[in-house]
Amino acid sequence: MKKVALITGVTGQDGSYLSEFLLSKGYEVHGTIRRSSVDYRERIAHLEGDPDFHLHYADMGDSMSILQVVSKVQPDEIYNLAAQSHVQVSFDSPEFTADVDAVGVLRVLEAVRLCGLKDKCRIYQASTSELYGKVEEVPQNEDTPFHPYSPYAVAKQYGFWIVKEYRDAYNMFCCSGILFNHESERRGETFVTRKITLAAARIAQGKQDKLYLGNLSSLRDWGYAKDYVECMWLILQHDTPEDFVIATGVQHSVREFCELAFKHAGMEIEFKGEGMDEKGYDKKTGRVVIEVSPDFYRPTDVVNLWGDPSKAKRELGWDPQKTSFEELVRIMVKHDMEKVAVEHVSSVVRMNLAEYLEKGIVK
Ligand code: NAP
Ligand code: F7E
Repeated sequence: MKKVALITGVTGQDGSYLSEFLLSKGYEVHGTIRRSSVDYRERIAHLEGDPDFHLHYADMGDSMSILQVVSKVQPDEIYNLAAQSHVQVSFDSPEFTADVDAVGVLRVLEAVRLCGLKDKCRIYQASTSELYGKVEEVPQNEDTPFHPYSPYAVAKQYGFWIVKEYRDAYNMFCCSGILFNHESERRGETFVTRKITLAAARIAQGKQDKLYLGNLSSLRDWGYAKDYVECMWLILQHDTPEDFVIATGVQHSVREFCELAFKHAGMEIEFKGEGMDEKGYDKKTGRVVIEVSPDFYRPTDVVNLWGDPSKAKRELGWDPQKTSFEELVRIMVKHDMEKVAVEHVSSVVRMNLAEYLEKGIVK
C-alpha cells in the first residue's frame, strides 16, 4: 500500500520540491491550495496529471476546510508548510500572520485528533531560524534560546510550542524542523536572494537600471531548498519525534550574495561607502547598479543567523554541504539569466514590477 502524504502550502517553493520528492519515493501526495483570481500554480503545474498527485481547497484560517481535507485524505504524514512566510510583510499584516502561522498549526493538530488519527498520522511543522531572532549565541543549535524578533517569528514560536505540547500531552508524533533560509530558482521574487539574482540578470541584459536593497550586512545561512525537503521527510522517518536544526553551517552577508550573483551574470561589483550611502558599482563602467533604500529596512531585523546542523547530520545522516553556497548562487543566476532572456512579451509588466520594487511599493 502506498503511503499517503498531505502537504499544506503545496504551491510554495518547498511544497513543490517536497511533492516531487515524495512522488519519487512512491507516495500518494495530496496538497492544499487556495482559490485565487489568477493562477499561481506554476511551481506544481508539471505535477498536475500525475495519478498520485491530488489537490484540495483548504485555508489555514478555516478550521472546517482543514478538518474536511484531513478526514477525506486520512494521511499517514502531514507536512504543514502553509504560512504567510514573508518576514517584512508580517509587519504590515500581523493579525493575518498570527492567524495562519500560529493558530493554523493548532487547527492542523486538532483536525488530526478529531479525525481519530493521532496514533497513525505523523506531522511535520515548518519551523524557522527566525525563532532565534535577536540572537543569543552563534552558531544556533537545538538548545539555543529563542528570541523572536518579528510578528512572523512570534507566530511561528507559537507553532513550535503547540507542536511540542501536543507531542507531550497526547503522545502524538509531531515535530518541528527549525530550517534556516533555503533558496532556489523557485524562490518567491521578493525574498532577498531571488530579488538579487533576477536583478543581476536584468541589469546584465540591459532590462533594469538599478537594484535597491535594505541591510547589506545582514548575515544568513543559505541552503538549497531541494536538499532541505529531504530532511523534512527524514525527520518523520526517525524512530522518535524530535525537533532538528537544518542549516549548512556556513554564513554569508547579503553583500557577498550580490557580489557572487553579479559575477555569475558577468559583472564585477565593487561596494563603496557606508550605511545608507553604500553603493555597488559596476567595475567595468563605474556605473552605480546597487543602492540602499530605507524602504527595505525592517522595524526590527534579524542580522546574524548561522545554524549548527550537527544533530541532523549525526541522527538523520543528512549532508548539510550537498549544495554549496557558490553552487546555489550559480544555479539561481543561470536560471534567471535564461528566464530574463525570453522576457520580451512580458517585459513591460516586468519593468513595472522592477519599478515598484525600486520605489518600495512591493517589498
Ligand atoms: P512560500 O513559497 O511562501 O509558500 C507558502 C505556501 O503557503 C504557499 O503555498 C501559500 O499558498 C500557502 N499559504 C499561505 N497562506 C495560506 C493560507 N491562509 N491558507 C493556506 N495556504 C496558505 O514559502 P516556502 O519558502 O515554501 O516555505 C514553506 C514553509 O517553511 C513556510 O511555513 C515558511 O514559513 C517556512 N520556512 C521557510 C524558510 C525558507 O527559507 N524558505 C525557512 C524556514 C521556514 P499560495 O501559493 O496560495 O500563496
Ligand atoms: O531577508 C535583508 C533582510 O526576506 C533576508 C523566509 O523564508 O527565511 C526567510 O526570511 C535578509 C534580511 O528572508 C533586502 O533585512 C536586505 O535580514 O530574504 P529575506 P528572511 O527575512 O530571512 C526565514 C528563515 C523564514 O522562515 C522566512 O519564511 O536580507 N534584506 N535587503 C532584504 N530582504 C528583502 N526581502 N528585500 C530586500 O531588499
